[in-house]
Amino acid sequence: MERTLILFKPDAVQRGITGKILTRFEEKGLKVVGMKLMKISPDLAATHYSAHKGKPFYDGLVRFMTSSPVVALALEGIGAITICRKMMGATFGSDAEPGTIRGDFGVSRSFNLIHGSDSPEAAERELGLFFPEGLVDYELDGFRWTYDPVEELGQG
Ligand code: 3AN
Repeated sequence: MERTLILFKPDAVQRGITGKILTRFEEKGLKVVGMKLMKISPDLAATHYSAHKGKPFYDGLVRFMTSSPVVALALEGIGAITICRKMMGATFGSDAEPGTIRGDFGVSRSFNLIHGSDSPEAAERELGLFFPEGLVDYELDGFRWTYDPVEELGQG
């Protein structure tokens, strides 16, 4: 099982589409193991986006991400990182394919609705930043019918 950090960005919260986006992940079969509405501090934004420091869009990105609340989500599933990235679509809404979250809900190159970790290393780092208190451990009954219990969950 893999875990990934997803952020519903300020534009998703302000446009009132966080429920629709969350539903996509739940219906896909991903398990929610952390979820909270929060305001990102300038320090947290700077740490989270440290790889982009110095790029022309950096200041605007930090301003946007700290301007209004986000929903931070931790999702779990086999291959969760790649699955979520595919569901998000290309970085800019104007390029993203229909059927993806950015492709269906956005057109902007700055307001792109959602963040998702792009590697296992990034996921571990970002989950630690946004959920320092840890994630929620529980059995999701639906997993027995989402995955093959013998082949995929090792319950044989
Ligand atoms: P992604 O979110 O698809 O992984 P990254 O990691 O290349 O994209 O960029 C991180 C964030 O920086 C993006 N989500 C986007 O909000 C912002 N960003 C990247 N490139 C640009 C750009 N050229 N102009 C404005 N914002 C950008």
